[in-house]
Amino acid sequence: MKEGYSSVSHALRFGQPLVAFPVGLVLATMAVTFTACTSSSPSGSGSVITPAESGTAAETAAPSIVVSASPTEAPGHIAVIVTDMAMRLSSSSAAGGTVTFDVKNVPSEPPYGTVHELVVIRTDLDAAALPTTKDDRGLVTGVIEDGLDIVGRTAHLAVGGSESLALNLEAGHYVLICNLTGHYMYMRQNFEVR
Ligand SMILES: [Cu+2]
Repeated sequence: MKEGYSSVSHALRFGQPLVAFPVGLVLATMAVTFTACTSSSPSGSGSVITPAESGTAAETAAPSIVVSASPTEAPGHIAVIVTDMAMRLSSSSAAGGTVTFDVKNVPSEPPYGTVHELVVIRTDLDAAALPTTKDDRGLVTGVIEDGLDIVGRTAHLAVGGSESLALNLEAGHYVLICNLTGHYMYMRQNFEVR
């Protein structure tokens, strides 16, 4: 699956015609579907695919699902990609004041993926040192939020979903996590506000 996906992306990036392998067609369809989702996001930044462009939709859509691309950042904004299972930031720090986290759930292997969230916590603790709950086998299930200073959080974002979370942050240390069951061990980042 992963190899097929990579080679299709490669072919598209270099403008080569799509080969007629069934997997290629399926993945191209996925790309169109994914773009359709992002086009209707509240940010309105997605391009609208008109009928005239539909023949090349797969080619123009492909780069948007190349998850190895780094998140990009606008002034005052931190791009956050939540994926399976990692969290990537366009920057690990920001100036104090209004900081907008533009969070997007980008599955690592579309259309498969799972729901994620972003939780912003003001704390002196390192991202890996938050208090946790464990299951009966001793595996960490999540962070105990009671007693932590939760500054803000997004909704639970479905695959392809996005949310811009604007927070007024003072200088200090913060930790960003996804606290859906079992995700904290993989989805946590330190964040500094200057
Ligand atoms: Cu998650």
